[in-house]
Amino acid sequence: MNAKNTDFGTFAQDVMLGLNSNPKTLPSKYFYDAKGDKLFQQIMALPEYYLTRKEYEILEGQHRQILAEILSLQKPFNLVELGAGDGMKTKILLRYLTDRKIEFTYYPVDFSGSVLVELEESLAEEFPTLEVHPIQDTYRDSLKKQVWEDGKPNLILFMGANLGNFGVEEAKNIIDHLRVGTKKGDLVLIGFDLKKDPQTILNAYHDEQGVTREFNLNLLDRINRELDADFDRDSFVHWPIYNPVSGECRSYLVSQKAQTVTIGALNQTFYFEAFESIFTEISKKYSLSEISHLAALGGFEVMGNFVDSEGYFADVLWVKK
Ligand code: AVJ
Repeated sequence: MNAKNTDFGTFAQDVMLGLNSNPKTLPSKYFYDAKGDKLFQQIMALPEYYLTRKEYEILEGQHRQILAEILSLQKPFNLVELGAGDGMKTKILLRYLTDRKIEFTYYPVDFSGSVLVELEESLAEEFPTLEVHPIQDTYRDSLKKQVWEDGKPNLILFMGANLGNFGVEEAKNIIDHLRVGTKKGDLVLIGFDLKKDPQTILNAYHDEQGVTREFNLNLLDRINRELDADFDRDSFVHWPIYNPVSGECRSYLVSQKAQTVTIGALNQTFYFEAFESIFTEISKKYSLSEISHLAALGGFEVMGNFVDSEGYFADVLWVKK
């Protein structure tokens, strides 16, 4: 497995495109280099970051019901996971399935090579008999290629509110890729962070210890490291905002002064006005009715909505019609 995250070309090109846009933007998928993966693991343990704990609660308490549908087929199947990450939550499902000697193959897909290497190692230790095929790719490209497709039923996991990292139109586009990338009877389990008290949401992206700030700033550090740039990280402020109408929590980096930044690999200098911002991430929150609407768009039928005790988070199970 190649531990390098991305093609040099793609990262450089995306940075060039984003910083030449007005307003300036950078894609959030580049948060996840080795440093960013570590920071995200710290985020998941933060008291304010309820998402991971809530989804964990759902999987712990309801994994039998969640898996009942795929198990009722009584056939070997593929467990495909888009954005597998450290596999912490997935291991609840893997444990249940392997303990029952269920026949299945696990295909973890992640954009971060370093995360896949670690996942493979921890799985080999905890589940020595598990058949694992890691795939380093984006959601969309992996759904186009479908290297797992062998006629067996697929259960596609898309957990962790990862779909929330896309705006409405882009999320619809991902759902369309799921529509094209699945066959009749395939199941999809998607994690959605639900609309709730705006303060609770904002706090999750503005933690007291400043880990999320570091996570956001790591994007500038990464550009410095990989693209020979001279961002002065301390002159940028981490600024998340939550819009309760759209359900979008958006994170920005705001330049505290007028300044220029040179990116050697692009041979270009970028000018920032005082208080100009870079839009770095969207984390969209959904209502259950919006989620059902997405299911219909993808040609899926809702089999179940699995929600935690406080109604903060939902893992929804869809079947392809
Ligand atoms: C991994 C996309 C679910 O949006 O909540 C956490 C990433 N960003 N804190 C999210 C993230 C800032 C996270 N997801």
